[in-house]
Amino acid sequence: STRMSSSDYKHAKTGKFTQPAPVLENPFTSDPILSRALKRLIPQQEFVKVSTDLTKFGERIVNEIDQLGHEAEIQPPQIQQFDAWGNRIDKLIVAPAWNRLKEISAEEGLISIGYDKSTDPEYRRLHQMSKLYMFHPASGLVTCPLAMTDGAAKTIDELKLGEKFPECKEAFERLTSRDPQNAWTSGQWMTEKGGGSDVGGGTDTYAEKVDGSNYTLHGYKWFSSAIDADMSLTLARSIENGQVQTGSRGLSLFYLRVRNNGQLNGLQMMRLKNKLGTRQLPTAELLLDGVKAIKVSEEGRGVPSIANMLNITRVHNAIASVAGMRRIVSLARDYSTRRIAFGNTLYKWPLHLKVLADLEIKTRAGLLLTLESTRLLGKQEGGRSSEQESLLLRLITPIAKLHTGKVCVPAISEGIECFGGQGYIEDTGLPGILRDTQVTAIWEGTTNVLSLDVLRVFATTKFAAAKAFADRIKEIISKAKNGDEKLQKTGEALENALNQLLGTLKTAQKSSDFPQNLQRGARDISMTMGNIYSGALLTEFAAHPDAFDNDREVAYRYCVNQKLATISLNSFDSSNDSIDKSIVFENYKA
Ligand code: UCC
Ligand code: FAD
Repeated sequence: STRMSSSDYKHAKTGKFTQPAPVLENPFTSDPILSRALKRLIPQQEFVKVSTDLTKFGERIVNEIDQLGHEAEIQPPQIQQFDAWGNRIDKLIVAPAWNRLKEISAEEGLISIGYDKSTDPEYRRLHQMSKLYMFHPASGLVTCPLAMTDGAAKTIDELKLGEKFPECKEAFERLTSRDPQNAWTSGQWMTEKGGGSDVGGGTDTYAEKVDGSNYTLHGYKWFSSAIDADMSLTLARSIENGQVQTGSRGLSLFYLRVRNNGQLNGLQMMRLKNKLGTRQLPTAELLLDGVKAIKVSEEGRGVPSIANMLNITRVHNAIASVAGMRRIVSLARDYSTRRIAFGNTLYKWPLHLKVLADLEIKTRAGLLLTLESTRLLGKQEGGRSSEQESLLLRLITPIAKLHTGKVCVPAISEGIECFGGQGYIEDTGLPGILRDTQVTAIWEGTTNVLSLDVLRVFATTKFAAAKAFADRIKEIISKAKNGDEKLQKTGEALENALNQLLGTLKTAQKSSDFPQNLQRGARDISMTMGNIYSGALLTEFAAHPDAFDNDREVAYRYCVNQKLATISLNSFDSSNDSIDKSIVFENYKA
């Protein structure tokens, strides 16, 4: 029993007790594996520079940037469509913090590092993407325009547009500038009302020729994020002799400035989207009515040209998915040392600790998968990719995007629950992490669309990409076989899962309805490949001479304690289509 005086409980009072807030730590120095992973991927001299920059940036995130991100979240953008006198002005109003975060992004080189000619091209992407991974949860979603900016720079670079169009040369310099006064961001306008996945079927924007490569665009773009952008890449159908080509082969790629001399370039911001999350981000519906634009692709090559952009923004997307997981796990870990329940700090309760350990393992897996895609990107850009590595890069890009985008939503939801009721309270900043993560599975291609992209890669490479994948995993399995008992068991689990995947694919290939039969199982294929690749990378990490016991345990748990291969012949059995239909539409009357 405890002695109480009346002053302890009389009169209205809120009580002496307050809940402890979780404390944000430097996201570089507190990350359990980022620094160790980079140390193995980047040569020593470069690594020292990178790690010094990341440590400093981590401090800036804690002391300055995180607060700006919070301010951007609570001051969402607005459009003032008319002035007091009835003039249409479409003035976009964003939080001062949003603008400041864009300036910081330029200063910190969040795009320019990826293109910095003074550093080794093989490693600069690892530096850049690690920085973005740290930045994302604090960035107020400025990482969205940064992703598109990077994608636009890459497209200009890859297609050598700077050599053909002086406008694109200037754009490239500004997109990759470190000077906040000169730096530009880009949009990526693909989605229309008729289709965001099926861009070829849905695009209803027309390009009327002015002269040479100059056109005016007329159409309606249904989702256009970061509409404060300086430029955009978009798709439209050119009208030739009053005719247009339908479908995807009728689309060309266009470059445009959003504003000319401070005035919107022939477009109107119809409204801002009222979104579940990403509320900091101005996403608008745009009416294009005479936008001056330059056709920068060959006629009808719009989709493969903009794919250069997609393959970069998808890497950014994977980074963002894992970054959200890392943020919630990091805060939940800290909170578990502060919050007391039933007389113990939370981490002392084995069940709570196990929940945190499971989340930690998923987060590490996601980070290694995104670093692998970044490593391969750097190798390709450095001109040092083997054929196997080029194939792997093309394959891992959709897999990393879809796998991390799918895994992060339930993981972050679990992370929210680690705070109990506080996890549900807006001004803790926690609910926004969950809201903002749901979109990573949708934009830049939904999980299904990216699973179908994996099949596209199989088809266009005649399954050589699948072989490159199998070879990479086998190389890691052989490393595990030389390890201790735990690593060997981990390697066996990987081998079994890989055999199940390859065996099932082989049998499915013999079916009379191949390749159509693969579609039904596309998600099982891509998620299984994501599980296996993530598990293999944890295993490779654990097989390194400098690995810790924890690394071996994490790899073991990921590969042995869960079913990596969620694929079976049933996945491809087309006779299930009619049964699926009967289940889905039971008692459906509309
Ligand atoms: O959502 C968006 C922006 C959000 C904000 C940015 C956030 C970034 C992360 C932030 C972190 C915080 S922008 C909209 C994104 N939209 C999509 O992702 C579209 C989803 N749909 C698809 O991906 C479809 O698969 C399509 C549109 C690509 C399908 O097009 P087609 O034309 O019907 O498909 P085809 O005929 O198979 O492909 C046409 C050509 C082929 O090349 P050719 O003609 O040479 O045979 C394909 O091999 O395009 C090539 N291709 C690709 N090449 C298609 N996809 C790719 C690819 N990914 N890489 C290389
Ligand atoms: P749909 O294509 O209608 O998809 C509906 C469902 O059908 C999905 O589950 C999908 O997986 C499934 N599906 C579709 N086709 C198939 C198939 N063949 N097989 C199996 N399943 C299929 N777009 C831009 O261009 N620029 C932007 O800046 C931009 N910003 C965005 C910001 C936000 C916040 C959001 C939510 C979206 C944004 N988008 C943007 C649009 C986004 O890229 C699309 O919404 C997305 O690609 C999906 O397209 P859709 O909405 O037309 O869905």
